[in-house]
Amino acid sequence: MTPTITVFERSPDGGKGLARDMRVRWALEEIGQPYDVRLVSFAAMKQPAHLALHPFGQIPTYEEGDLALFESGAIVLHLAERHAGLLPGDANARARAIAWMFAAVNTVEPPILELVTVRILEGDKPWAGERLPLVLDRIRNRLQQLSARLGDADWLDRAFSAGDLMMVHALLRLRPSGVLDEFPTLAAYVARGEARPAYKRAFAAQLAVATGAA
Ligand code: GTB
Repeated sequence: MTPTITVFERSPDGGKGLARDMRVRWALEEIGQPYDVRLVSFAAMKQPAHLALHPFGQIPTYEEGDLALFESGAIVLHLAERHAGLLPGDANARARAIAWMFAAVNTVEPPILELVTVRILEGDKPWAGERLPLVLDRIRNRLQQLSARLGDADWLDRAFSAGDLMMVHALLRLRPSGVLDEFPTLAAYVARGEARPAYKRAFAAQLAVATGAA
């Protein structure tokens, strides 16, 4: 059965692959699973039909038969558990890869999202100038720790896994700020993710939506 995912009809990033449907597209490409895409406008996301799929009125969602999922991490984990290629076979290595998925969304991504908040949503507040360096410090602290753990390895725990997929995409959100480039180990890690053929196919597919070529 071909699954269907929802994505922005018009992504605010203009096709830079920063919206979270990119994680799901990338995972689907890694496992070689074809998928359909339903474009959703911001208005439609808040309508009952979409809210029935996603309680918070967001993208991405995932439908496969009578299963409907939201949360990019949950969708990627669902795919990784049912198909080869995104989680190791060894039970302990599998558990560690899942831990890295949680680390991506629960430990590394939150300060990165704070940066988006302080720059875009709170940029006009009188205290934004004072908050910005605090947020940048929190990000740099996390990146320092992550970079130290990665060391000179290609991936976080030997072979590429769903943990790397989630981590690379969380880090990508930082690229426009220039902060990622302060950590060459992590910049190279992200570049390795982007160089994967599955990432490239996923990126091209979301870009085609943004440019109207899809
Ligand atoms: N925790 C959820 C998940 O991982 O799936 C978060 C989902 C989420 O934040 N969805 C966003 C959304 O639907 C799109 S990805 N927003 C619409 C709304 O809330 O009304 C976040 C995002 C948006 C825009 C950019 N960008 O322009 O660069 C990047 C990422």
